Amino acid sequence: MTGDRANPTYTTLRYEVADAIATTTLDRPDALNALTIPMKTELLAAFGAVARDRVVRAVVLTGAGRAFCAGQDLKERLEPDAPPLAVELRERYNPIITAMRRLDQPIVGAINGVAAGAGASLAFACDIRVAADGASFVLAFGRIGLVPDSGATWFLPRLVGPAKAAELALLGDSLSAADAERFGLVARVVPAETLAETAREVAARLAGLAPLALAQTKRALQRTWSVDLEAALDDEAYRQGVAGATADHAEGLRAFLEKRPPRFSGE
Ligand code: LHQ
Repeated sequence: MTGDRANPTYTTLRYEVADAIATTTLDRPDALNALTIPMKTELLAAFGAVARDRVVRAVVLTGAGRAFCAGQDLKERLEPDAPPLAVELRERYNPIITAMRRLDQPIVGAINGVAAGAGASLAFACDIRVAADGASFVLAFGRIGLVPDSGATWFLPRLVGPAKAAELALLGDSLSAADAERFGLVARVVPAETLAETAREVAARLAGLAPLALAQTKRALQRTWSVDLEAALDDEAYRQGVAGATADHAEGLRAFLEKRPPRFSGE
């Protein structure tokens, strides 16, 4: 990564903002977009850039070439100065997953090909996933004597249920895009050639909604996993109070009564 912190220039990914959508493309196609230390640093910087940029209202995360992401770059792990695994997770992977979940803007995962290991975890951490018909998910950790990480053990049972999660995590079988749709892991499967357009359409719809309400919705959906019903009801009431005090709520009401599309300002 070069450039200053506020305006970084990326070397392992592409980061483009257009029409209020930030598209982040993992860009090491020869290695199936496997994650190196520079790529992890840049990915975290990209989510930081989104967090600071109020113009951005939705994110698309995808991969260049035939893979979404093959997880940790295993060649890098063989280098003599490779950090211990727990350190690598705590210092590089976990901050990326946390940044994705803390981001106000929703993330659309455009899963263009295989998502393996921590690459699958990156896909799981997106808010909505659309997949190309040839895409697949594989918890490849077990094949190299490791345990699922980067949030895989947290996301997967919540996304597909505990029984399927155990099967996928323990056996490490590849899950096709069609099966992923059947289990609710992806919202939609489309032909590969229309994936980018589909992801952009979903992101554009999100970008047209009230950003503060979306941010609150994202947080509420996250919080619900760790609280009981009464706490969830209370949390919803709090967040509705926040959303209800925004100019965008007033605009939404006016637009409804005037029978026109709303124009949300993000305030
Ligand atoms: C790769 C990789 C790769 C480097 C394909 N690295 N080059 C976190 C903390 C710290 C460390 C440990 O790990 C973690 C979390 C993890 O992510 S652990 C899981 C790491 N990922 C994997 O174990 C997946 C490894 N890859 C595969 O199993 C296959 O490549 C998949 C199933 C993804 C795709 O298979 P194919 O379509 O048959 O492609 P391929 O195997 O022929 O790969 C194409 C090229 O990509 C090849 O390079 P080459 O120079 O021979 O053309 C691979 O070496 C390279 N590549 N994954 N993770």
